[in-house]
Amino acid sequence: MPARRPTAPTQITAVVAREVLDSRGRPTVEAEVHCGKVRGWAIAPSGASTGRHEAHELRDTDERRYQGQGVLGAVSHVRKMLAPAVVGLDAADQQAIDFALCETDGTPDKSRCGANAILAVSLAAAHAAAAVAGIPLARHMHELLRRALLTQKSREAPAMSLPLPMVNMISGGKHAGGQLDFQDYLMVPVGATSYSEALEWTVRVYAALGRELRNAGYEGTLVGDEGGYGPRLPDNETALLYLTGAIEAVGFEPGRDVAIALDVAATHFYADGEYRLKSEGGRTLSAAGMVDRLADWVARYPIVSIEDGLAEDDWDGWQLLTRTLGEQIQLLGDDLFTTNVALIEQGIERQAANSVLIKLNQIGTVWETLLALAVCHKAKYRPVVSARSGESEDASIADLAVGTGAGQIKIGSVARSERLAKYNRLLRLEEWLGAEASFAGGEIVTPLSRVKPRTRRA
Ligand code: 2PG
Ligand code: MG
Repeated sequence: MPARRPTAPTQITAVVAREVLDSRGRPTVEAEVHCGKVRGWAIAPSGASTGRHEAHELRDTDERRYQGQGVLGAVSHVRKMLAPAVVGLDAADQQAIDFALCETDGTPDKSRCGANAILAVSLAAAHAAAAVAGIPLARHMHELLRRALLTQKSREAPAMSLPLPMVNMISGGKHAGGQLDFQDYLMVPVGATSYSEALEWTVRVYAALGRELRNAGYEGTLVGDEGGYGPRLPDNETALLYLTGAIEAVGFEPGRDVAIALDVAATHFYADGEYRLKSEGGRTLSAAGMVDRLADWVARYPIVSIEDGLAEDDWDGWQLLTRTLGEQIQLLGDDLFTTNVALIEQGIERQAANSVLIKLNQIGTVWETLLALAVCHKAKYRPVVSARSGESEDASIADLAVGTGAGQIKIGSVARSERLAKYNRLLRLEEWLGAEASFAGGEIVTPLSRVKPRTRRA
């Protein structure tokens, strides 16, 4: 549609969309929101180990293009349906924009226009508003969170801060070709005193882990989708031994300086009430068996956070897990909550998990993501802002994490530019905040495991 003349500087005058490629070489939606001559842009990310309750990502299913993964339909929905719905609105009014986007789509899971189309427009609008105001997106997100908190009758917004990163080191599950059932083994630089120090420590451990794996004969260890190593280790526990070994190899004390986090992504090896571990000869565990396994690991390794330790719909199992480990460590719900306020509220009510993974495209708009953050904040469930396994040069989540004072971020490993775009953006935000740059630090995942790990090399 022809561009209009703006009546206010943040009035949306045009929306443009196109198909671009993500870090896996798969198509995704990029959108631009124009306010006169100023524009904001955003690219939708994409998951591989998606939860059943996530908003719907629309793909073309035309097998002649990109093996059916094209997004030309979603792009056309931006042009024909979403753009007319938001042109003329105020880009600074995220709530109104996202309401208009959801109304136009009209389905509960955004399957008509596609959550990929909707999110790209929603996020591009936030960028445009920040650009018109001449402020970093982080500052704009801070103001938007304040407004979202008001809808929850909370006047107290967290201050902006640099997040503690949890960083992927070894990948399994749906993220790498190896044979580990568990999806991600991550390090958490709990002893670092600033974000930039945390990043430097991370690179040190990542390099040491690469050396350890090569020395043990895992030559040609390819990196997984998020830049973590993907070695063909014999079983799930061996990955913990190598990671602890690498932490020690560079002189850090496991648990005190650098701790461990897991994303079990258990939904993806759960069927008929059982957890089937391929890498352990097809052995099956009940929910109680999984809880025992995880509790045993927590006792023996410096683990401070476990994500999706059980499957997305195994609420009874989650309650057991939370009763068993919830006082000791962070129990993070990803597939369990899918950044969905209704599911998070259910978790709070049932006392399942104590922390929520926040992914923009799981719910599909910026405003709904901020509402999820507001609900977490009120209930004291810790949020962890997260990237997807399919990413791009879009670094918005760095600003989202800083602006909302989320405290923690999960981006992937310190390899591959789609990951580094976010780590580098955080460095710039640290510089921009200057003396104001408080760093969440290790306390955010306390109480830390005080147990010294028992290291035995495979
Ligand atoms: C996860 C994410 C990111 P995906 O499970 O937490 O690591 O993976 O984007 O594939 O869902
Ligand atoms: Mg996950």
